[in-house]
Amino acid sequence: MSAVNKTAPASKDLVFGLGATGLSIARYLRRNEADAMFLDSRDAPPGIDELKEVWPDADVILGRMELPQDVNRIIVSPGIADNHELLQKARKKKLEVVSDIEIFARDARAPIVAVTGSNGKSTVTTLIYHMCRAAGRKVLAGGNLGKPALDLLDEEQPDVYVLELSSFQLQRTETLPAEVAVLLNVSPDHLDWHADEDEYRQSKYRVYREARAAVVNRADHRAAEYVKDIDRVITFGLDEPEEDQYGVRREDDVVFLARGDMLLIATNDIAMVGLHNQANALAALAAGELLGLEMPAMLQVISEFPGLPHRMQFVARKAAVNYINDSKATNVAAAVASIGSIDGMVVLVAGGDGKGGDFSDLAAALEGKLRAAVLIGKDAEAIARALDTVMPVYFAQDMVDAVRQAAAYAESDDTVLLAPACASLDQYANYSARGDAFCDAVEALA
Ligand code: UMA
Ligand code: ADP
Repeated sequence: MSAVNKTAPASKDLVFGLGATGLSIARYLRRNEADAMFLDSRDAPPGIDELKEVWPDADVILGRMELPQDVNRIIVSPGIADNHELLQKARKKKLEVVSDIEIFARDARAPIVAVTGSNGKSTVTTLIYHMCRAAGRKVLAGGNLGKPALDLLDEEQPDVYVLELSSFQLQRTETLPAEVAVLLNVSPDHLDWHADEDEYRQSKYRVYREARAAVVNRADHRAAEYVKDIDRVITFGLDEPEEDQYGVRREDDVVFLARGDMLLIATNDIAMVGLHNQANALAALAAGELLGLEMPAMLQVISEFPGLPHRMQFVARKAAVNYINDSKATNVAAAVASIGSIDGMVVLVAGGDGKGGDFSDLAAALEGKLRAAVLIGKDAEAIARALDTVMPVYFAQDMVDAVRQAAAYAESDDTVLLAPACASLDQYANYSARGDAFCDAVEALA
């Protein structure tokens, strides 16, 4: 039995943020009989009622930003920017400032696959999850997608955890001994949260810091520098792969996903659409190989998994026009990828909160294939300015108006594509509410 050190200071956590993450931290700390208090800048944060159920006598500060005296660590929700005044104050006082992922990684007892990137995280996390299951592994997935990570620790221990990680979560995580770390791609995003683009990029590369094995995008020339000390590295890309790497090969006019010289599956037999999803499939195969999953099980998943809702989701064909919902294209690079996946002319529905991003790449992607753009939301004007070389551009009041206008501008065999290049939060609760609004508006068309 260990002796109790009566002089040691009591350990108390401050949980900053009462959304989905804050609640998962509360549940975790409660399970571990820890001492904590809670703080949120809002008077009525979303998790406040549930917190009372989880922790009836919780000590909560709402609507005020004050650093309590007797805490030694702050566990911060991802939505809170790193330069927040309370975090700056805490760091000055040498308090530990960590993410929920840090706590998860210290406590998890099964190998972790950590998946990050500007785009494709949810798709690849889900593919790896299904591949593990198909190969007979017990697997739990969560993090930025689905269940917050700490809730996974309340379930029976799996053979492997697959975590989708955002730049926000990685920025405040020091401990992450991932069995396999996957960085899909890095393009500008979240410039309203990060100090600058370099900080955002650096937060993504952090995924490799303690990794035992890595999956690397060959087109990302900086990535090689971050994985040079990792023993097992597999690269992926949409070019021809060298031995033991993943890529794409063409034979007799048929394009295949390939491992070295070995042809794995014809791209026509992949259930998901778009070149970017070929890249996602390759990254998932590489991660699966590093986990020791059998190839036939992985290929079966790739041939069947249709993609997640709100990602290149076919909605309807009406009056000879196709409607596609890619509401999850919440930044410019994602919208560029989805535009690139459409054959023929596009009527683009875009707009929302641009998060400080630059829309000029959109114009290049639309060159020669834009029938019309219909813009909604806070940054509609900024997008219109960027698209002034590829007119015509129209403004709409809301999604119903946008879809009606788009239908009127579309010609036979065109695609009306919702690929907003923006976050949805200026108009909707989240990207799925925006995608649902698009689908409803399409359904309501005559
Ligand atoms: N907020 C305040 N004051 C506070 C605390 C939060 O105003 O005191 C605001 C934040 O600025 C933010 C919102 O509340 O606008 C939500 O922040 P949060 O950190 O409480 O969010 P959670 O509900 O915990 O959800 C977070 C992720 N959200 C963000 O990173 C913004 C969810 O990812 C994630 O699923 C969840 O944790 C579980 O891990 C969503 C997301 O949009 C899907 N992620 C971004 C993305 O994918 O691009 C990174
Ligand atoms: P994330 O979780 O990183 O947001 P998702 O898998 O949900 O990624 O995909 C979001 C959107 O990003 C998709 O709807 C598509 O427009 C785009 N996208 C997906 N994968 C890629 C990729 N590998 N490269 C570029 N864009 C992508």
